[in-house]
Amino acid sequence: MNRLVCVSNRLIMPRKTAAPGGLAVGVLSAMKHSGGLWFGWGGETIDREPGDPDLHVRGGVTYAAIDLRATDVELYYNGHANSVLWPLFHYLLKDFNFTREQQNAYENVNRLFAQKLHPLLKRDDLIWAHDYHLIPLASRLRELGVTQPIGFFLHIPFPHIEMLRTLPTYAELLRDLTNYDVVGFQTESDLQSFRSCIAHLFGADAILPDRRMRVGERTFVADVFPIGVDVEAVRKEAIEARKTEVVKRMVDSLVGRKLMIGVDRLDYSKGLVRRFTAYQQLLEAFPDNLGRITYIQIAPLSRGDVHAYIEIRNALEQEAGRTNGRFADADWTPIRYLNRNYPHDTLMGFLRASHVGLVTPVRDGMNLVAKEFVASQDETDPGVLILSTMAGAARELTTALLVNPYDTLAVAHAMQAALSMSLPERRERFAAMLDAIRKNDIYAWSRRFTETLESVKR
Ligand code: ADQ
Repeated sequence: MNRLVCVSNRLIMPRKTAAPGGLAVGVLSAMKHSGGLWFGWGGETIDREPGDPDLHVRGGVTYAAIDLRATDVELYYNGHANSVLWPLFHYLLKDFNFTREQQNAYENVNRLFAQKLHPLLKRDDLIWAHDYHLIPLASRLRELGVTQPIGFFLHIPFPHIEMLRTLPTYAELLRDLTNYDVVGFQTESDLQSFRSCIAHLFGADAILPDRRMRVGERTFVADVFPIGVDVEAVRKEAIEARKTEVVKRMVDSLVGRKLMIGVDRLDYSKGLVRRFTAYQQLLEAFPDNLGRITYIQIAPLSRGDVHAYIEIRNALEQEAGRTNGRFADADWTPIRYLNRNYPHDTLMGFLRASHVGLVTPVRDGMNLVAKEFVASQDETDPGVLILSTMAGAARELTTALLVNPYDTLAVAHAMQAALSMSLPERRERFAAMLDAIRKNDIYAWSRRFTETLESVKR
């Protein structure tokens, strides 16, 4: 069996105190049988040229962490990756801030990744790069003579050509993607968008049957690999956490009120301000809920050094304050907005204790919280998921209450429907969703991707 080499912007080292998140579970499950190497930025910044990676071996996996210069992190990570590609790929041009300086830093960091990774590679390796930070990686590795199969998985949406061509360097970005052997997306519509881009730049002849494409001499696979969660692990985590002091105290504090919950990274793509507005409209339109429900929103600041994230934090504080100011009573706070982090298992316990899960991004590659909400529920008395049609997860979780997050009044009505839904209907909707996430869990995702990469080699 070939060794798998995963490359991601951030290297996620296993810690005893925290359960690994989606990406780490998928990557590590793929490495379980054949061992592997995981290469990425360790999170440290320095003010000199980065040296060779630090190597650590744990559980059969070698972790190779490199440092990055602080200026590169600012221009490459906060800059080109998170202030150009992230907003563009999420169709949110208001926060799109292209500069050549950032683009150059992005290119340089990808070259650095390739140079530091190259000496660690073996002849039979399969290489799997993750996400929008590393689009040029295959091109830089090919320049160094790497001929091993290289796959790429995009965790976020891929935009249609009419959006992508806003980027002055879009043609380079597309050429870079053609240097991979497998390019993977979350949904069919992301793949369709990619097709629109390839056909625009290279002509319709570049699209071959069987999810293959040909550009010049190169033939590669472009396919859909929807990411999932470790369903049984989340179920177990949720059941266990429900018994812990922290979750019990939260439930006690509700004094019998129904709980609606949102768990997101604080990001403008997650539709949080509109979600708060929808909640206000619920309280206005259905005053019977006053004093009877609580909405907890957990959203720690994830990219505090990007200006747009500070703005959204301020907007949310204002909205939450306005709602609480208007509707709160001496013994009731309508919204509890928590700007802090909780361990994953505690979050799963919170999800299990909730009657309604709110996942209303304005655009999202997949959204694993939606799948975790389903996995965490008690099948005898499951909660209801309200899910945006703009999240990749809506393609699979078709029995959630699907909403357009821009139609806040409709979201308010969905909240009311969820709060009053009968047990048989909740069970029926839940059973279909549990089936869907079991069929396509995190293990199936990583298996399918690595098998596709292996088949390219053959
Ligand atoms: P993200 O946008 O980071 O990921 P998402 O899929 O919602 O988000 O969550 C990923 C993981 O982070 C989940 O395990 C979730 O529990 C955890 N998480 C989310 N909010 C949290 C919080 N407030 N505190 C602690 N943990 C939290 C990107 C894409 C998504 C895609 C994933 C995986 O933007 O669309 O689903 O990658 O491919």
